Amino acid sequence: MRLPLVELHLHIEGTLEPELIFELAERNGVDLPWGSLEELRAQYAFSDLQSFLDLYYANLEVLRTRADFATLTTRYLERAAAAGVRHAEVFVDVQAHTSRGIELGEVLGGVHDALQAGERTVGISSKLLVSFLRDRPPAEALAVLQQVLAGPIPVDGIGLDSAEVGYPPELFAEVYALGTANGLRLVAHAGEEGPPAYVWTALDMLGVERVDHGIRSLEDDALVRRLVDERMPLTVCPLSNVRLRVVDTIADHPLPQMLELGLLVTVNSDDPAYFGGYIDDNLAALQEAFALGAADRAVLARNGVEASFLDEAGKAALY
Ligand code: ES4
Ligand code: ZN
Repeated sequence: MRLPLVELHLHIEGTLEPELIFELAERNGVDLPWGSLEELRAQYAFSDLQSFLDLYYANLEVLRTRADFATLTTRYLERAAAAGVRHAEVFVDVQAHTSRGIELGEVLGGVHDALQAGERTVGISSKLLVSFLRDRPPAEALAVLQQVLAGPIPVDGIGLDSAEVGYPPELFAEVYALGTANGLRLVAHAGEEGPPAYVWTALDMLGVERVDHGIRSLEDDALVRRLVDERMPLTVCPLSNVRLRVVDTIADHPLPQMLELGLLVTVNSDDPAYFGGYIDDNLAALQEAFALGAADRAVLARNGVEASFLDEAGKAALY
């Protein structure tokens, strides 16, 4: 039997495939700087996180309406269902859209509509997480969260992403306090390019319940002990780490070591349209590099369920 997969680290904008960029540009009359798919695809060689983010944000220009956000999300869900995903917790970078004049309701409404429909059509349950851009002012994040909380679209949690180094988690303590006060679940990217100190402050000053990436935690033994003791989930994204040069090759990825240390690691796809594949592709790459056995694959699948924000009944249905 195929193991039920859970996706816990996925930026919906990171599922914007090159073909869909051209399709939406046509739909919306957007003039692209690329003459062909090949010319666009040639831009996908990244040297670090920032070089990826520059293209990721530029490509968002084609997303304009609620229908566009719904199309993007529906296409992701269809691909995820083919991979065997049964539950997905999806980030949306709302400030990447509101800052270029798109209404919050168009963004959240479109993603929410498609996620709801996906429960029926492809059988994927989901949670919606609003992720704040840490390289924009914390006051803007706070204002956006207030607007989300006052609006009609329910969200399940908040995250923190974009350029990491120089933007430590503690800058967003007030945003996370407001999230907690409103019953939201809390995650943050930390220890992707940033140092272990950022993982400590994500835990201590934001109160996160999962750490996105967290791979640089391995540089700090005391931090590893704490993460193991607390069964703190890490949402690891192997192909992302290779493509953003966090690790040299998949064979150098520390995932086996992380499992060995007893960390609660999960495998996820981050921005699959940019990094060479979806969750099944990430698992296949690990399998090929490390010859993971059935027991390891089962641990990873169970970790995904345990680390999810499903309630106990929802988890039990997936085990
Ligand atoms: C992201 Cl891989 C990654 N890291 C940080 N922020 C992001 N936003 C979208 N993908
Ligand atoms: Zn990410």
